[in-house]
Amino acid sequence: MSLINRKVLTLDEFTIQQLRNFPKATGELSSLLRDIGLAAKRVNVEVNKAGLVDILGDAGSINVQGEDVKKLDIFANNQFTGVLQHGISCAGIASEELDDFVAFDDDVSKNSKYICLYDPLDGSGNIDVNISIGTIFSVYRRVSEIGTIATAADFLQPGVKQVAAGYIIYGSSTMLVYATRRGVNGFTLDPSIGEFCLSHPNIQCPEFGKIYSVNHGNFFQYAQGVQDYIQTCQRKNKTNGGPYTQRYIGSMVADVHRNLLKGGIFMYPPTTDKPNGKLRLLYECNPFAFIAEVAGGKATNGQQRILDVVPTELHQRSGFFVGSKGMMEELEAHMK
Ligand code: P6P
Repeated sequence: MSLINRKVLTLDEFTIQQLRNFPKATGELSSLLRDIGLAAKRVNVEVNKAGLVDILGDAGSINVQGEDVKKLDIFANNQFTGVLQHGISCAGIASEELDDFVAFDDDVSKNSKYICLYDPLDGSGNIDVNISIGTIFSVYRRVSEIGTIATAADFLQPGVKQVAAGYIIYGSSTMLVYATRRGVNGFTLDPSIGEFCLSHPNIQCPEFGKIYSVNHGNFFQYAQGVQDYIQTCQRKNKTNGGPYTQRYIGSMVADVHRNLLKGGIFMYPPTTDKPNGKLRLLYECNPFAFIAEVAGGKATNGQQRILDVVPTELHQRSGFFVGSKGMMEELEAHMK
């Protein structure tokens, strides 16, 4: 069949199609995802020319358009906050870049039923060496009364309450991947038409993989069970196909995206230096845990299912283990 006739399904068409499965749906979630896609396209433009910033004017200077050239993570934060504040679906946001949550106080926002948390540009330290980076987002139905201003309780819900979660990876191609309870779907940006197009429908994480991702530099700071599991990954083993391959990019979105598609396990364990781990529960661990579970994988903090953790602080950190179900169960056997 000629490729020309292939039906390209854009993100907007897909989310509207999904609406048909929920007769009572108001379309607010579709609209929120469209807003996120718009901000992602704008961030993508800046990320792709990041290497040229020195020519166009370094962060903190004035560029040719006479605008302040901002650090990219601040720029990204402003893009996501702006589209959500001016959209019709979000009552407030929390961001890795902002100390506290922001409750939008205009009437349209106060009457919206969702709130959103995000890390607008995770791994931004990798930009100047041209390594893939990403945006991670998490969507909840607010618990406070619609029509009022969003409250802290809206943002401190356990991950199991997420309505949707996803990420954008600004890599060799730019992809938006999001999950609802119905499934995980990936959309690749087609720059020629400026649309995210469905390229990875119904992503399933393979039950086993041969990739393990961890920062070996911290090995002697990890708990004994983690050290034992890592050494199992390095040994020949006819039953689980060991030794595995170690792949660690130092950019969580890139590492977890690869493992989601190919199978594998990503670990950022607590260390003696960081006994609560490094990654943030609300807008790094929870979204990826939700996506992993919908795709058939698992995610824990080393003691319990990540999605069951009841948050107490917006920026609290957590140990994080996520990936293929079979590999996570191997890890858990070592940590008992
Ligand atoms: P380390 C990037 O700073 C980040 O938050 C994640 O994207 C990445 O997986 C992790 O930190 C890397 O941390 O300590 O191994 O350099």
